[in-house]
Amino acid sequence: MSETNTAAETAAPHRYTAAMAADIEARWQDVWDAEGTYAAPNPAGDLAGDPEYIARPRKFVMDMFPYPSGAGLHVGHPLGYIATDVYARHQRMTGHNVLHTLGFDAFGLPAEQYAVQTGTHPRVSTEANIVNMKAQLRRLGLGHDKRRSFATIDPDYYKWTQWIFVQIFNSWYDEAARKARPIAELVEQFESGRRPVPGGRAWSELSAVERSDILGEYRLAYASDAPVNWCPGLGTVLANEEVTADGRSERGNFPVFKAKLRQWNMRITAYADRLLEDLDELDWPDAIKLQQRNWIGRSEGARVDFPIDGEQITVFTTRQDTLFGATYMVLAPEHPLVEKFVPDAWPEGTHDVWTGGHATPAEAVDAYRKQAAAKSDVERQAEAKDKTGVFTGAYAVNPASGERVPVFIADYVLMGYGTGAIMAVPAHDTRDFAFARAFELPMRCVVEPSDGRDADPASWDDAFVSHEAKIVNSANDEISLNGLGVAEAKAAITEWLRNKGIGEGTVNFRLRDWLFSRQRYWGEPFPIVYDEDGVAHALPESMLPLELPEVDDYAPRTFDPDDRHTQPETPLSRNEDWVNVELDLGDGAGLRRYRRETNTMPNWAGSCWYELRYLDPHNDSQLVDPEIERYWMGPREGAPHGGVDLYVGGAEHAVLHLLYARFWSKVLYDLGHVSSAEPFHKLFNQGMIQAYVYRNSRGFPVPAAEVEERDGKFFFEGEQVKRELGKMGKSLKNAVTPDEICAEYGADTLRLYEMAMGPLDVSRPWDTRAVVGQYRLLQRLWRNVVDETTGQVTVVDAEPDEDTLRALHKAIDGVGQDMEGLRFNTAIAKITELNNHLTKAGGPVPRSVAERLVLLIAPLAPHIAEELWHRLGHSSSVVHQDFPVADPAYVVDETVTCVVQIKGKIKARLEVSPSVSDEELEKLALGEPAVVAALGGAGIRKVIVRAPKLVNIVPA
Ligand code: ANZ
Repeated sequence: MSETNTAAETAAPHRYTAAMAADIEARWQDVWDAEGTYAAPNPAGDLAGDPEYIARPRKFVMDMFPYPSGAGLHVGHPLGYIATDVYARHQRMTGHNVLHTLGFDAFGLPAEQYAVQTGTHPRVSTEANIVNMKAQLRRLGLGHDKRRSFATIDPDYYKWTQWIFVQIFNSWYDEAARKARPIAELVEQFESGRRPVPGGRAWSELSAVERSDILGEYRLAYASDAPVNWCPGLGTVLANEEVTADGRSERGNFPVFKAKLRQWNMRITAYADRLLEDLDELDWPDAIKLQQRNWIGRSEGARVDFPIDGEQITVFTTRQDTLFGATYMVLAPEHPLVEKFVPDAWPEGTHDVWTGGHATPAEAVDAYRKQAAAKSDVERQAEAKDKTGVFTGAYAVNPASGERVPVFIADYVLMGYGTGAIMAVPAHDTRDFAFARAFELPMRCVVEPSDGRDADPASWDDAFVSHEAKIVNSANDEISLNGLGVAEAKAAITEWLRNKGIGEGTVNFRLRDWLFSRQRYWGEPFPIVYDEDGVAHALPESMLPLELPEVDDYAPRTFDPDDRHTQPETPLSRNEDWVNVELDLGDGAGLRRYRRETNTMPNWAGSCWYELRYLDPHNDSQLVDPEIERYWMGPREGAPHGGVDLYVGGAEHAVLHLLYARFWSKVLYDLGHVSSAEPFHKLFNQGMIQAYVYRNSRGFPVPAAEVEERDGKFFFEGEQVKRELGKMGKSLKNAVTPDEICAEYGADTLRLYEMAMGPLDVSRPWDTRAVVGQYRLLQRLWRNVVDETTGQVTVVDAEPDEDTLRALHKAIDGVGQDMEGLRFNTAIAKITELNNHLTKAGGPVPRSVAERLVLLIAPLAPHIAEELWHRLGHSSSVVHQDFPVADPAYVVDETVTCVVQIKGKIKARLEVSPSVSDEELEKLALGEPAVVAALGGAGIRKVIVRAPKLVNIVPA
């Protein structure tokens, strides 16, 4: 038993101890489960319930659901879950129908890797982890509606993930209508001739393959040959983040090659504008909105054609106003036009530095391309690095100045952005300046320096970058920008370009389409089959879910690490019986042979729509009943796009998950399946629980639990160790599990401690020794209601005194507001203050005060509250009681009397708030008629203020 259970407790058999907490908590958790205390009724369907309850305002409170890892939970994990639970409980007590539950995001790499190592099926290990995690979470007393929980690996869940994929595959984005529409409507437009068929032939003349290719250009889910990071040594494609700076795999250190592979993509770029615009209506932290805005990266600029050999190179620029200053061009090394213009020999007058020492342009280009292919985009874009590149031997023409400009390839220009080609304006762009200096390229100043430097770039140390200065040196026979500001010049040159048909204003986005296939086993199979011509077909709903087949070998096939010509072989492709099928898709083609898609969906897929499944978790005929969806998530005042009322999770999901989920919501909304165009109306990021790491003299972490503190120094096995703040986890030997803390003190103490550690959005260090503080609070609370020796309830039916009423109503008022604002730490401080007031007052506590105190703490410490509530004589659960309401008469501050003196003599008395500030008090005193009269117009030398009690005025 824990050290908190001492001999003293034998003398007080009814003291609140860890053992008692364990008993109370287990008992109430069973009752809550048995009675369905946290069940939130739906307005329809199999979870429909009490219409009166449904008539209450609804509140959908959600956490970012966990991945059930084999390591289980440490105390850092439930921080957000406890916070949403406290909030949800308070909402329940303030008259809301609250939907709060938790599922599991259970596809993913760890289970697959474990399967590769041990041969255990990922489903087996994942389900075991879920069981374990559920038990850990249950111990915390979270008020979840368990009927609504599920895991993304459940076939009756991923049936609908696959179904959504089919909807996305079967739609296109109608730019004019600004929404997704069924692909059948596009086909109809092509058939009827209302929309010209790309390529110019009639739709009826096209083969199935040709039609499929054309539709692939429109579908919101499409297969394409995407450039990917192929790692033969691992047998898989890697994300950019998984590739090191020297082009090797982070895991295993194998070479990584850029390869083109047939991959599924989601056309999220079609929604770039709406994803950006709708952010304005969301109640999200500004930092997250900013990250999404930057990720989407909207740039207004222009496309400009530079003529070259009777053709043209189109550039994207955001500074078309500097067109006259473009003295060379740069193409991305992979730009497809490069080969076209490379001449056989270096032209006359080519600088030595331009050639990279190569005999011919073709050789130079070839060598440079190889070098660039080995780098990641991040490295290529790094500002600080030396600019490398090589001349292609070709010249284009600047359409404004008419000058010949040399065309380079350089890796600082990326193929995946804009047009993959730039006009370089070295005088006014930092990167172009560095490049021009390295390659001795000419510069022309076209934006008048306003920082005192002279007008000749030859003497400059860096580019002059300004969005405000005046344009100079920019005129030809048809147009002059000289003297214009940047914005006016942009407008003027864009107009000129458009009139000449050599350019136009355009908007460019940084956002890329979402690469959606993985060469993995443990993910959702694609509901896609290919016919003998290679045309992709979606499976009809009746064939969903398409379940993962059993395989013997979960590992992707690996190859000779240096063999760049290999191709991934997915685990699913080995299962010939599963891959090759004969099906009637119900499309009129009858029974045909098909091959299944053998990639699986990425981890993100399952979390793109899970909020909808919570609403209607057992529906197998519809994604979600529209009435139920509208009830929980529909648009409302202040939330025109609808969405979950509160979504809490870590800030690390700022872009990918939140952007993908928003995109799926919008597609489903456009297609009429949901009424909410946004998944999450309010988002809150909780901080991290950090932990102390103790390192020995060799820098290795030692078990934190075994470190002793003496006089501010730390020792492990006699040796002094160093303390630092870090993450909590097994590897740093500092993980503390909720199970340990629950055993030592009980779940209510753990909940209180986590909520009391600081503001919810701030990271905070865990300190096991401080947990006892909250335990003591609960013990004092208990003592205020229950006699520790007899176990009798001690409250009395007496009227509380004035002081107690003030303390009570101030606490009620403050705690209520704090709960609403997710300020649980200050709520706990106020409850502690009230409880201490009662302890100090001594004597039995009036029943009306005790009951309200119990209700106040119920959201935070639900088990002890439920126990005390029942001991106080109630038979229904504390969970559904009304939260106390403050009597304003007792909330207003009492006043204190402030004396105002002139030269030490009392001239007036003021009744002021005890929290009045010095400045306020001085103003009040000087405005007081008696003081004004006494001063009789004399000036003032000095005012001494001691708020709230004294003001002393010294006249001049
Ligand atoms: C000429 C110019 C002059 C530019 C100047 C900037 C300043 P954002 O704002 O991020 O959209 N650029 C265009 N495509 C590129 C690519 N594929 N790789 C690398 N750089 C590219 O940036 C747009 C600017 O980045 C464009 O405007 C272009 O350089 C460059 F004083 O054109 B600018």
